[in-house]
Amino acid sequence: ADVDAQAVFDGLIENEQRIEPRDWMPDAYRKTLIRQISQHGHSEIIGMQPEGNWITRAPSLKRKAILMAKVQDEAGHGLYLYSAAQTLGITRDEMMQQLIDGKAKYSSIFNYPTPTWADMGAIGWLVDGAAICNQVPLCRASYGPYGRAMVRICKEESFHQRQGFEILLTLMQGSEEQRAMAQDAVNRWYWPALAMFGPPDDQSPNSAQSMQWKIKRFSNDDLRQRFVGMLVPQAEILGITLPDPDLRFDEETGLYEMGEIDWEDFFEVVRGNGPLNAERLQRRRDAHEEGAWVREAAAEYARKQALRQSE
Ligand code: FAQ
Repeated sequence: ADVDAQAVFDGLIENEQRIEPRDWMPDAYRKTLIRQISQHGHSEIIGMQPEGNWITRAPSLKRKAILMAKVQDEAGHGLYLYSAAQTLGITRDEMMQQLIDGKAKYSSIFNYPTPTWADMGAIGWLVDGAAICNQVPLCRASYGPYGRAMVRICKEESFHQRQGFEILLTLMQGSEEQRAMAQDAVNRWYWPALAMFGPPDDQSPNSAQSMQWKIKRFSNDDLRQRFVGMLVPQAEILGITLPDPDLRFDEETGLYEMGEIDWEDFFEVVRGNGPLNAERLQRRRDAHEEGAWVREAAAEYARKQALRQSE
């Protein structure tokens, strides 16, 4: 029977059809989706912190309202993604436990500090920009609930990216100090944003299989190229310098040549040793513990409702 099921699954993938929660799927496909979707959800939830840091200090009421809306969107994305992962047989409690125990991965990018207001611009422009490049192809991921969640998430990321660009544009039209602050933030976020796409293709153990299953549609390095191609003209409009003296477009290959990404730094951050890994996790743990009474109250309420209905 499994031979037939495998053939049906292979046929669906081959013909660009979607795999849905009740369909048979190989264990390894289920596992890799749980891995990627839960890591993605955790990134959104942890990713609320660097910007949450500036909500009380945003420079105007309008900026504060926009930033609050963006951080709320991130919470929403985390919840859609957890829901998508749950369709594969893992519970939200299990995922949250893995995160607060420090056993789950989340994007390296959220372990860097946000010391200035310009960081809100750089995060929107670079981090959300990288997220869009990575996620637009995921709208066509072979697993239905993941691909569909990505459609709405990408629309919201696109607004996030523009708001970051607009923060930087405003700063770049301001005083000397404001322009320096914007440039400094871009200098700090540029390289970590390039690393978000994951290790180089020859060091990316999951890529080949994920591409065969049509979860990933492009390799890590291909998406990094696209991202740089998107940034270059935008940087010109901003009047910001991308901090890579080796960056140049090679007419012959049609590719950007770039300086070397500091992969040792990246792997250190992924191993948990980045500047703010410990602080980010502790904050999440504290929030989880402080919310325990809400979860208990909701569970108790649900229990009483169920009792009443069975009477
Ligand atoms: N950080 O073999 P590969 C956002 C791990 S956007 C940490 O290439 P794969 C929006 C990888 O998990 C950010 N770990 O893996 C936002 C694997 O380890 P494992 C989230 C990383 O899966 C904006 C190992 O390295 N976006 O949140 C990273 O084929 C602003 C080997 O790597 C997503 O998660 C990294 N950067 O490709 C929110 C997108 N890169 O699991 C707030 C969905 C790699 O075997 C504010 N995910 N690793 O133990 C993906 O597209 C893929 O999972 C990749 C990695 C491309 C991230």
